[in-house]
Amino acid sequence: MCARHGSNGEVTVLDYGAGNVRSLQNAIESLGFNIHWVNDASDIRNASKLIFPGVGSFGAAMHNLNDRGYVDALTDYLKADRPFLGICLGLHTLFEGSEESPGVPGLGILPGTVGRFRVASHLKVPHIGWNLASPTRDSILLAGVENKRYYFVHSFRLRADDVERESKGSVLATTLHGEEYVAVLQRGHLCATQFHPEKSGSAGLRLLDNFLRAEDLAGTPSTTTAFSRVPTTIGDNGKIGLAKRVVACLDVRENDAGDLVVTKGDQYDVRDKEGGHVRNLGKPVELAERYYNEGADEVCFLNITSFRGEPVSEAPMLEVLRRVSRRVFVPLCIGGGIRDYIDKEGVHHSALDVAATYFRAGADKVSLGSDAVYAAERYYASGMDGASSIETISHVYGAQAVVVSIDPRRVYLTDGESTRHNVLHSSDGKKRFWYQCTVKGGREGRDIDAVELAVAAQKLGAGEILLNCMDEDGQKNGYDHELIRMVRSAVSIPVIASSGAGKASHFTDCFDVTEVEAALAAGIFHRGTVTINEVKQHMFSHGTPVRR
Ligand code: 1PR
Repeated sequence: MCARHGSNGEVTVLDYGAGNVRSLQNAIESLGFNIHWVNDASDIRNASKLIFPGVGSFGAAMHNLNDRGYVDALTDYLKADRPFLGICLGLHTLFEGSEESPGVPGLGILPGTVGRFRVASHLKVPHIGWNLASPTRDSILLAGVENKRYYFVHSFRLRADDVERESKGSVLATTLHGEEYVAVLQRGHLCATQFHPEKSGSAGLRLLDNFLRAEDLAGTPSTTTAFSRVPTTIGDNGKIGLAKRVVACLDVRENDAGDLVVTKGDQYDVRDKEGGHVRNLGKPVELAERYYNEGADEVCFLNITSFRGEPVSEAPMLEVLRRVSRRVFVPLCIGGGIRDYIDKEGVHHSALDVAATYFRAGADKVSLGSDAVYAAERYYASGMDGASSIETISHVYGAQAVVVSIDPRRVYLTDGESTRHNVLHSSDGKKRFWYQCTVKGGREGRDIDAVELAVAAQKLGAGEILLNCMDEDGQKNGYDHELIRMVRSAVSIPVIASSGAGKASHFTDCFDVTEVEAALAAGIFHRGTVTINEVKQHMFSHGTPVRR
C-alpha cells in the first residue's frame, strides 16, 4: 500500500465544493494532522487514508464526483479495501442509490438503497441531534468511545436489518429514530459514519483520532473495553434515541465603545436601566468555549444589530466564528443579517452569498429572522418562486443548514374582537391573544403569526425552527409552553424552544410539557445563575434523555 500520506501525519480529504468542510478541517487539524485536499483523481489514487465528508444532496454529490472525474479512482480505491472514512453522505454514496435522488446511481460498493425515514409524526425529520451509537462488536474505530452520543443530522438512512442482510457483518453500530438504522459501518478498511464526528464533541474527536492513527483499522483493538450493547428496540427510543438538546445562545453586538460583546436583553431591550449602556456579559469567543466545555450541545450566535449594516462586511463577527470553530466541536449556528443587500459600492450580495461566507468561516447552520418573515409573506401572497433566501440556501446546503428564528410577541384582543390569526387564551381564560411575528429585532410587527411563519418556513425548505417569545425573553419565568406546543404541532421539522429559562427545572418542564427537541437559553448561562452542566445533571436525574 502506498504510504504517501497518513504515515507523516497527513490525511487526504475529498472536498468537491458542495458545502462546509471547515468543521472537519478544524477537527483534523486540532488532532495534529495536516490535510491534503483532493484536486484531481491522482490524489485519490495516491492517498493512504481518505476521508469523504459528503455534504448536500445525494444527487449533487454523485453529479460532482462524476463531473470531476473522481468516480473511477474512488471506486478502485474502495474496491482495493484501502483506509476510508465516509461521513453522512459519504456513507450514502457507497450504496447503489438513494430515495433522495431517484434514478441517480451511487458508487455501488455496497448493495442496497438509502431510504427516507419512515417514522411516526411525533418524531421529526430531518433527524437533528445527539443519538447513542451502540456497537455490535469491538473495533479500533470505536475503541474507547462505545455507547457514546454523536451528532446526527439527516433525513435519509440505511435500515440496519437491510444492510446486515445484504452485507453480513458490516454494521458496526446502530442507533434509533423510530426505526433501527446504521450509525457506523465497517467492512475491512472501509468505514463510514451516519453522524458527524467532527461535530460530536470529544467522542467524535476520539473516533477521528482512532481512524487517523490506526495502522490496521481492520485489526482487533489491543485493549478491549467492557461495553455491553444497548438494546435497540423501539421501546428504548428514550435511551438510545434522540437526546434533548441544550443550546447556548450568544446575542452579539458592538457596545458603545465599539467592541463586539455578548449582550442580553429584557424583552429585547439590551441597554441597562441605569446608564443606558449596552449590557456587556462577556467576550463571544471565550463564552462559546466555556459553554462547549460545560457540555452545550450547540452554540448559537445572533448578530442582533445586523439589520443596520452590511452583514458580510462585519469582519469581526466572521473572525469570531473562525476562532470559535477551531476550538468548539459541536454545531455552530449564526443568525442576523442573512438577506440580500447592496453594499456601499452598489454591489448586490445575495442571501446565499452571505450564508456561504458564514459557512466558510465555520458555521454549520444559518438562522434567518426578518428575511424569513418577508419570504413567508410572499409565499402566502404568491406561492413559491425558488428565489427566497430560505429556498436558495436550503437548495444548496440542505434543509438542515437553514434555521428560521421567530421573534413573536403577544397581541391581546379586546372583548369580542376577532382575528384570522391563531389565538391562545391566558391560563385563567380571561385574556385572548395571538403571536405577532416581528422583524428588525422586534422593532416592527407584521401581519403574520408564529404558526403561519413556521408553516411557511417549512414549506420553503427550512430544517428547524428557533422559537423565541419576546414577552418572556430575559424574564426567567420559564418557557412559553402554549406557544411552543402550538407551533410544534403545526410543523414536522424540529423546534428549539427559546426565551424565559430561569432555572434548571424550566428545561425539564419544557421538555415534559411540549416534547420539543431542544431548549435554548442565554441570560442564565451568561450570568452564571446555573451552568449547562447543572442543567444536564438535572435533566439526567429527571429521566430526560441527555448527552453528558
Ligand atoms: O432579523 O435575520 O437580521 O436576525 C436577527 C436575529 O437577532 C434574530 O434571530 C433575533 O431573534 C435576534 N435579535 C435581534 N434583536 C435582539 C435583541 O435582543 N434586541 N435577540 C435579538 C433575540 C432572543 C434570543 C434570546 C432568548 C433567550 N434574542 O436569542 O437569547 O430569548 O433569552 P433568555 O434565555 O435570556 O430568556 P435578522
